[in-house]
Amino acid sequence: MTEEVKRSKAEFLKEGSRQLRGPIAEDLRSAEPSFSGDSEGLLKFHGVYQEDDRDLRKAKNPDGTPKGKTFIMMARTRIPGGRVTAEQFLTHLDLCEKYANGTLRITTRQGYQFHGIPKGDLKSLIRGINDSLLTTLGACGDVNRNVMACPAPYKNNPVRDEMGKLARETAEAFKPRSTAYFDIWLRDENGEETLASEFKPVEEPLYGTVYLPRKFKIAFALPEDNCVDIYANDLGFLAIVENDRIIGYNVLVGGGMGTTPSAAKTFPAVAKRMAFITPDQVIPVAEAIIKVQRDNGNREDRKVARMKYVIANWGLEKFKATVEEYYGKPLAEPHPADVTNVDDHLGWHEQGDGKLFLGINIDCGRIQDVGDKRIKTGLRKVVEKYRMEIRNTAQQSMILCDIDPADKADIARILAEHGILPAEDLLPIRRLSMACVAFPTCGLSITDSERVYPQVMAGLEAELERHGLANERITMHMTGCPNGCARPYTPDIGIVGKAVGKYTIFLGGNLTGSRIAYKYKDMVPLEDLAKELSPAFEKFKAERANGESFGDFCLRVGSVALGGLVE
Ligand code: SRM
Ligand code: SF4
Repeated sequence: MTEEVKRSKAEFLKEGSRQLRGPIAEDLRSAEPSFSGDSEGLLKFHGVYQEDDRDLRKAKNPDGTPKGKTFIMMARTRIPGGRVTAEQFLTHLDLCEKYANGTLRITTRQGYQFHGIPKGDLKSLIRGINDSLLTTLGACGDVNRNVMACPAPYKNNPVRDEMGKLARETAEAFKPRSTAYFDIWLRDENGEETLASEFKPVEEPLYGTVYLPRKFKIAFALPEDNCVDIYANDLGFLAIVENDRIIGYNVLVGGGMGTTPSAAKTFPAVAKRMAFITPDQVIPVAEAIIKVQRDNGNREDRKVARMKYVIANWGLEKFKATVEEYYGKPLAEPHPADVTNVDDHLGWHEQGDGKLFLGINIDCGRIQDVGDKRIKTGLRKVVEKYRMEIRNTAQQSMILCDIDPADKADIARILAEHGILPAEDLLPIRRLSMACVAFPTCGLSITDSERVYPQVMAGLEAELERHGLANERITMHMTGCPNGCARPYTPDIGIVGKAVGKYTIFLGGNLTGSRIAYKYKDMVPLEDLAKELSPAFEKFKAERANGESFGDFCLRVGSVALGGLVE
């Protein structure tokens, strides 16, 4: 007798959804300000989250009765390798003004997000994105998400060309095939919905009827430039270069940040080095790995459904053997090369064809105008005038490509006039840091992240200056809850929301994101974050070994020696 496999509600929802349709089209037509629960779950596959303004949760009607939730939608554009044209960028700016809250946000995976979209405007927004030849399909949901790759636009560089192309092909290979997205959002009015009776399933060769147990993430990086944090992904491909050619890729498996501190069965993990493969093996090996996770990932408990838990339960050896079975051939041991550095790609650079590129730091990736920092207007002016290609970085910043050296001064002037600071005026910690969205839109946030980032960053900068460490390359990633959207468990300093206005500080990670940091202090009030890090900075300044980074130092001396928690 076979044992009955228990499945979570989400599994039944996917299976009964007519390939991701469910009641979405019906709910879209209704005058209600929100979607039903079933639609809410399925919308994620379409790149949409139903959120509510959390600042307004306690709002009251004039008669004193609770107002109830103010629903707003979030939509995420999937952008492999973070590459967009000038027209696509400008369209996104127009759309955020017309249908969202007037801001556009670069995500930690090189995508864009819109916040504050009224339900009634969602369809127009999604059509606008698709008209610009981008999509939100598969930006969220239990499928392969946005594929990351180093965005630096170096030209006449076969290594980067080849890696970027492979990343885009990988993204294409693992897109869901369901036509629901087209039917719901893009078909002509009146033909928008494939009625239940008309529904004919298309072949979904990889995902079947229940898709993956959980989200799945892939990234491509170079050893000397791990700007995409390859170790935080379910699946990473690290290019191995010899004589200016990619000879193959190291395959890294099972990274993931999400954790629930109260559930000991959950943990953040960096990926493990599993194999070395040639470039032509990348897509078939990725497919085998996704299938192993598809068939063996936990479908009962979503808390432990990511691939890192399959690997933790089985061990790497069994996992690799199973991948080899699916792939049909043995896989070589990993090449000894590993990640060594990160380039933030900010500032002016020659791109190799006589043109320049300019990396611009955008705090928290939020493109908006606030006071004399008119980032949105400044970027719009430059891009409207010069129509350059744009690339989003995995640190929530952006790169303007293909700049004629003769235009450099004009572009620098326009940016300066709009309060956009040049990278050389920023301390390394600001260039290398990021913070997740959190309040007021994120339904899972426990406390603020993006909204308090200016205060936290200013505090850290002042503290580093005070200790004579302002020019150190130190990374800080901050989140409003333990889910880890800004990858806070691997940098030199991680700050993770624990309670309202209180944070856990992690130390001992590194710039390359190749190890998990330890818990240094817990329940630290927002206003004390910089102060609580001060003893660690002081000791680092006094006792560091020659050339030692802050993260390496913290790892070597340990938490207790720095005045922190017992590990
Ligand atoms: Fe994330 C959920 C925002 C990158 C781990 N993430 C969410 C949601 C959708 C909240 C929700 O489920 O209701 C957040 C939307 C808030 C809002 O209002 O915008 C959200 N995640 C983001 C973004 C926008 C953060 C940012 O500041 O840029 C990033 C979008 C990336 C993209 O373009 O695709 C984002 N999320 C990440 C990353 C970083 C990465 O992938 O490199 C992680 C850690 C890596 C990983 O996946 O383990 C991450 N997000 C999570 C998790 C925990 C997953 C887990 O395995 O436990 C959740 C919660 C969940 O899935 O249950 C989550
Ligand atoms: Fe929301 Fe938590 Fe992700 Fe921040 S880390 S965006 S608070 S889910």
